Amino acid sequence: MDRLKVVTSHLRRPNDVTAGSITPYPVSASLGHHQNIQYVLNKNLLLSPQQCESYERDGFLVIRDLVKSDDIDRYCARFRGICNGTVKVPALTIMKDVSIAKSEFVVGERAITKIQDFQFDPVLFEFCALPQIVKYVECFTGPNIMAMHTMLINKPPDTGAKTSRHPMHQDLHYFPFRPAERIVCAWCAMEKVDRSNGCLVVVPGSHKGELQEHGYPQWEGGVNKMYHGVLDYTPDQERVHLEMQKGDVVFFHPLLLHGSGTNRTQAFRKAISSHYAASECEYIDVRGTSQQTIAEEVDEIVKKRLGSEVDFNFDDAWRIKGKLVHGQQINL
Ligand SMILES: O=C(O)CCC(=O)C(=O)O
Repeated sequence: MDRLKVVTSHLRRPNDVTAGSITPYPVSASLGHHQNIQYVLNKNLLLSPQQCESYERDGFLVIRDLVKSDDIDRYCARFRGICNGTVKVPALTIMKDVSIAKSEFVVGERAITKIQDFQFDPVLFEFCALPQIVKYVECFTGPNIMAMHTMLINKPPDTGAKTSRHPMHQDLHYFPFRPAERIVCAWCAMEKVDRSNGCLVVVPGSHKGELQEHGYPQWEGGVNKMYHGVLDYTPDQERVHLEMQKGDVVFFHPLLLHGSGTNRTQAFRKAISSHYAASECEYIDVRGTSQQTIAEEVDEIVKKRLGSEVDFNFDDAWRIKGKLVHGQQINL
């Protein structure tokens, strides 16, 4: 335990190390006459003016056919290896669907709905560092890029309890670092996703709102651990179902309201994702904010795993997970 304390104290950077605000890029130069740019940097000029406008307006951008089929097959095979125990990855978080979590009859890939924190796996982490993804990420974060949160989601065929749904939420709820504008998710479809197998659902423009109060939805069939949703969400806002092909990637803002539907097919629906942040981002204290509940839940999980005497806070979890993929590591 003492070793862990030493490790985490080293991970905490002193406040006077390169702290400070992020200098915005002169984006207007890359966008011609459009001056009201808040979410896109586009210093590498990769995005067309239409793509910039669309991300500014909607908070997401779908790029078709960005990841090679062979690469996805490799990640898929690696995931199977992890599920059947032939591949061991340190510090991985493995999650099961609430409707099958206690069943001893469901094993291997069929029992696991999500793995998180695969940054210590050299094969899956390759996804985060794919140059064609990082190039797009840079348009939102700038050149100093940390992969902060990694997931491979294996949405199971729904048992009828509708627990395969993911409630509408904003990812920023989980993140104790800011500014939100310099954080982006890359979510890649590992096969065709549509309404039948529970594709992503987004509320365009919701990234312009505030971070809302989250908690567990009162679903009859139960809800998966850590699947928080916006508490007073009403489905009256325009929603878009993101139907995507294998290899398509959607980049989205961490305040974008999104979730995913029930998987009504008999197959598992897979996606791989990474959240990235500019390494200039800074940790914030979430005590007393709407994020306190998730911080306490993470704390409880860590203490269950490592023992209640461990001095380990919400930020520490992120300091350990974050991994540089491009440029320099500054604050995070
Ligand atoms: O892939 C999905 O079904 C949704 C994933 C998601 O939004 C999340 O894990 O935060």
